[in-house]
Amino acid sequence: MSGQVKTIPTKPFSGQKPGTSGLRKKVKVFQQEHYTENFVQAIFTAMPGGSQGKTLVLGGDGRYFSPEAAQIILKIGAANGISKFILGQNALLSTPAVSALIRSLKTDGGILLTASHNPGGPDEDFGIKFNISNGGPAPEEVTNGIYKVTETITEYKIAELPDLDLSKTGDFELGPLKITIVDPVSNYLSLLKEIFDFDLISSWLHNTTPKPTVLFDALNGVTGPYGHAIFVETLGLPESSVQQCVPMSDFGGSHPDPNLTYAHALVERVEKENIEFGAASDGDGDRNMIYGKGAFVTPSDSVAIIADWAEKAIPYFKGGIKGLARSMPTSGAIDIVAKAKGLEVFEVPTGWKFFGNLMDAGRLSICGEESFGTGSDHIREKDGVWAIVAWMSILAAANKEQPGAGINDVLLKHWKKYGRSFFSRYDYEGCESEGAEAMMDHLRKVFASSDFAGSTLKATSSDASFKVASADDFAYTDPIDGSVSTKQGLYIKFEDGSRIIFRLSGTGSSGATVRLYVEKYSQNESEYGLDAQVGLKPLIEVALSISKLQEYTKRDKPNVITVSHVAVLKDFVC
Ligand code: G16
Repeated sequence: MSGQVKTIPTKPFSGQKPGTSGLRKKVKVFQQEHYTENFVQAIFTAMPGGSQGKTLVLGGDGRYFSPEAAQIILKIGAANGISKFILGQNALLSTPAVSALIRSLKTDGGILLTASHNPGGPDEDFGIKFNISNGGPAPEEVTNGIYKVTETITEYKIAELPDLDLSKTGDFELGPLKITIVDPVSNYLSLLKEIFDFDLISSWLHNTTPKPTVLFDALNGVTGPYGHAIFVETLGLPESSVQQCVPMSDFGGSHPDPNLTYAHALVERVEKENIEFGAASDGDGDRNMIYGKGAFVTPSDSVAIIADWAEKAIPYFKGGIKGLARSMPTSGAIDIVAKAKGLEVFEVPTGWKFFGNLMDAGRLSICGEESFGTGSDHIREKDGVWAIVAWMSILAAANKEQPGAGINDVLLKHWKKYGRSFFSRYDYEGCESEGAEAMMDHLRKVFASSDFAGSTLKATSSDASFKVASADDFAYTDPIDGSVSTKQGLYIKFEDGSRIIFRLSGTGSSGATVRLYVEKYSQNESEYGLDAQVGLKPLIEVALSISKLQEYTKRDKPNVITVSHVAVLKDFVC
């Protein structure tokens, strides 16, 4: 077949609006006739500068429906004048690896087949995301353009081509398309070897007595081969130091989300075997969790600690750090490090895409989000494996100063130097959208009343009370291009510096997930060893009472609680 182009009539589907990170829906939704084709055509139509002659990277986390979606993208791409695709073998590429490839091969962008940490399989989630030429997720201006096309689309173009064999690496031609299929790991691994001092890490792992034990869990996601290449092949650790490292299209039937609830297999082995350093990554490899024996590092602390140690422990930052940043709900721990180091710090809305402009402008080196995302300007996506190797670098450097130092020692030392930001997030997954929206509207009304700022909110089970300093809907003006993003989460700031935040997740595939974030800062050393749940209880009570969450969502407990120093809290009720 020569690749003759056919024009197929179609009708718009409602709801093809990309969320926090691409379009995520159930596989069955993507499998509807023309559904995937419409969205893919919209990407090519709305691509900045048009699609003619462009080179794109294509890959993803290998979830169910990825091979089929890849073939559709190749054929619609060919019909829309794309000249070349660079694919990961079997359409596998971690999200950070896509970003790295776009940047190192200087392509015009990429298409990622992933729903990240959401479950996979015929009845679960699929996703498609477009990244631009800086390697980062398309900004809102572009995703809004894609959405606009999906609302009015009447036809798409597709080339009549055979399916491509995705299993062989090398250079190929498919009709008018040039194709290169690459090993998913090698380019990314070379980048990490430029960034980190693997000899330093190796020396800590092999020359310390007793030898620290390590466990990496890929949760059956795409990072399995990356983890094996790093932990086993590069650092010479035994096979038992990695688990769930074969990518599976349904992630073994579990939720590939590295938090205390879903990464329980890691948590259990770390506790049982007294493992020094445990770490997990998510389905597509951009999230991470750091967990050592008795020590869970909140993502908010993790990015602050990486920022603090970076110049000392990571060669990439030896020349200095340009600036730091966090998403709005992330705790202010990184702000305190920035202040101490005299660095700029930015507060952006939730979504990695908001960091890209700052990095491109040379004002941001290290940033993170409470949602288990940590990264730097080496690429334009958050990077789970990078964060894990960064933490091993920190432990290696810390051991030079204090032999035997573990995660807990690094945490405690940090809090003693900077104070501790207690942080917790409650996730109420699978709520009815209507109730969740009504709760947010209720809060907006509460905020609008003239006497809310200055009022005192009381906890329900103690005498604790908090005076409201300000309350608003977070809005962000990008300092580089001036674009404005509104309605990015409702926050209450209290006079003692504590915060309560409510957001509706933008990454779910159906219904609504309510996220409640609470934060309290302390410089009282006697509190540092406390379970955050204890320190934050009064604030959580205030949050539940002011929002009437239970009434609006009909939920009396969250599905997941992210909190420091405790094990799985799935059934916790405040
Ligand atoms: C995505 C975004 C992140 C965001 C996270 C949570 O992560 O890339 O920037 O923090 O979603 O978003 P939400 O709270 O709206 O669910 P991922 O790992 O799902 O791509």
